[in-house]
Amino acid sequence: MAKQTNVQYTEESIQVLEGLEAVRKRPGMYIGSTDARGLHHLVWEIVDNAIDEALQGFGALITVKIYPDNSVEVSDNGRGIPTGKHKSNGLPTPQVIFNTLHAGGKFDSNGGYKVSGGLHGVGSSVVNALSEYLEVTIHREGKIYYQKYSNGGKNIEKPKWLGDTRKTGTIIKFKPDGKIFSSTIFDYKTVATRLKESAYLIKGLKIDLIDLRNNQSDSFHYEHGIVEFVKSLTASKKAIHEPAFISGEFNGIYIETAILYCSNSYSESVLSFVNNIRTHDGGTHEVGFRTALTRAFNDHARMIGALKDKDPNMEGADIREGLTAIISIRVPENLLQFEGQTKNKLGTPDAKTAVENIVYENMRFFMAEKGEIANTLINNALRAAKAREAARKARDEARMVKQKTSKPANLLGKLIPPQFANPKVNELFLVEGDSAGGTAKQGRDSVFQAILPLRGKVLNTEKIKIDEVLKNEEIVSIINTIGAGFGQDFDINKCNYNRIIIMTDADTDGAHIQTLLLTFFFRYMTELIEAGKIYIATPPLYKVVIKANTYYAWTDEELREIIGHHNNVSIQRFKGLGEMSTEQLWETTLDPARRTLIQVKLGEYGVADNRVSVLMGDDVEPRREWIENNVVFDFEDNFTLEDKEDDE
Ligand code: 28F
Repeated sequence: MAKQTNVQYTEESIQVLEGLEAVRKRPGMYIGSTDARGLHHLVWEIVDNAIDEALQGFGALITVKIYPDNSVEVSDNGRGIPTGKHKSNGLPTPQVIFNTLHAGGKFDSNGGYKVSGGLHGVGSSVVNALSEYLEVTIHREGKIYYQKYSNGGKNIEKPKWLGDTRKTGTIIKFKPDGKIFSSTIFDYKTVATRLKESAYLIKGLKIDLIDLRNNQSDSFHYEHGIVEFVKSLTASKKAIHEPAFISGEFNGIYIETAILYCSNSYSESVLSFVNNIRTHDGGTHEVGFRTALTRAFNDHARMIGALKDKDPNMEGADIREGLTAIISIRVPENLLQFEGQTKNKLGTPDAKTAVENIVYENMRFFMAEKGEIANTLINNALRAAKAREAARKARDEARMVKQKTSKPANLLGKLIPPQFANPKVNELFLVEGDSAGGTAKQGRDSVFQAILPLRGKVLNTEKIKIDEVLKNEEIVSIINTIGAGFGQDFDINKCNYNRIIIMTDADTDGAHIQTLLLTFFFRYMTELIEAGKIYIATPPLYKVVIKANTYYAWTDEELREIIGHHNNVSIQRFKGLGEMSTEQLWETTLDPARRTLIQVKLGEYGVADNRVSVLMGDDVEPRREWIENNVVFDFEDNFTLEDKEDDE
């Protein structure tokens, strides 16, 4: 065991120290990892304790300060941690909280995270164990208690009384241990995003964030909580009504949900949280929510005669068109169950019952009370059902024609297929314009590369309904060429290609076409993006010939570098793909060994969703701005033949 100084020895405290040592030996068990993610986890642990205190009704202000040396201070104005002697061992209670490892790690053996939610202090000792030092200051019962731990909690200073106070609350300052973490630099945006989310989920709670490294700050405070959350997610869309706010408790599970329908968006986005932690993969609470919404809509529609006895029920997907919703539930620890690889899916069966009951009842009430709005929403759902029916017919027709047998031109467009069907290797280039399509046809490796030339502008799929999307020839040929269906029926296993590569001119029109295609993939083939199968090709801007050597430049800076001090230089600027020769296109843009591809990725779902709306919705100005700034999606460069082999 490590050397100790200044310790109040008891049998217990030796036990305690061994406990914290366990955290340092296997940090992953307690905070998941020791990279940037794990580092930020320390802040969440401390902030969660402050939030728990606020949730119990004590304090409504939490302040997070990042110091220039990347130490962090979190303070709340709750009751303050009790400072008396703990009954278990006679040590000061704060010392028990910060130097005792509470039973069981927060991460199970699969690395999944177990939510604390509602129980103070479980993670405080873990933070102490992984810090160079940790200072506790408590304002309580008129006095200020101060205690400092250092070296992962191994050195425990004697508590001090710093004087009198009229305030109450807890202040924790800690510096993550550089011997444990691969990075000890906090990312402002990561911290801000998480704190903002917490502030949305707990109405009335104010969270201030102050970064003393560069004097940035933010203050998050939402009097209307998730109602404001749902409004912010739909800021660029046209709301049909004021958000419906539903809350209630059932069998010890507390539920809040905010529901908002928008008229100029046909997608759905439902964000769910359990004990303030995002459940990315949904679970029983989301199932309960969807079931309730579907039942409420159908029952109300029958009550007002919008659905007759002979009519079939509307389907859930129709009822969720244009829906944005937040579901936030609190589940007592003993009922919590998480599933899936990343433990991001709620398994608690009671959560389905609870959410279903409360949402159904309140939604019926909402629809009865707001008859006009209910009529609009039901009419929209009925229209969606009709569109779905039309889409199904169109799909059935498309399915009749199998790829590999010769397809009518209108279904596959002008596809130039590869010689062999090999979904694990084949690449599909979506190419702007017939003439560039022709060059690409000549320049490609015909064994595995397919070319689909697109004429004219692709449709803006954000603003129109499925049945209209399916009238667009370019879109239909893309769907059929990929061969995996679209929307709810999309099945990535049927995808005919390993990579789908958007290849446009490097100009404003090209950027616009990229955006339109990405919007289409985002709305109707999200999985392709999630699976990392969508790419953007990057043709060069310049060709430079110096003596007998040819170079390509992708930026003006590169061009200057290449030219250097040479004076007999010929420079060709490519205005479009069509200006390149077949060899040039192969060398720079098609050849897996030499090209650079940008892999399109999704950020946080809500963020990506809002961004697509800004780009493609009715507001022209934000769109223009975006196009001028070009591609915003995340980048990943340099895909070569080697990494293609990795995929198999
Ligand atoms: C900056 C981080 O950790 N705030 C906390 C409290 C308040 C109580 C508490 C915490 C007592 C015996 C466990 C006060 N008065 N902010 C925080 N605020 N913990 S942590 O109690 C912990 C229990 O063992 C508190 C009455 N009851 C509870």
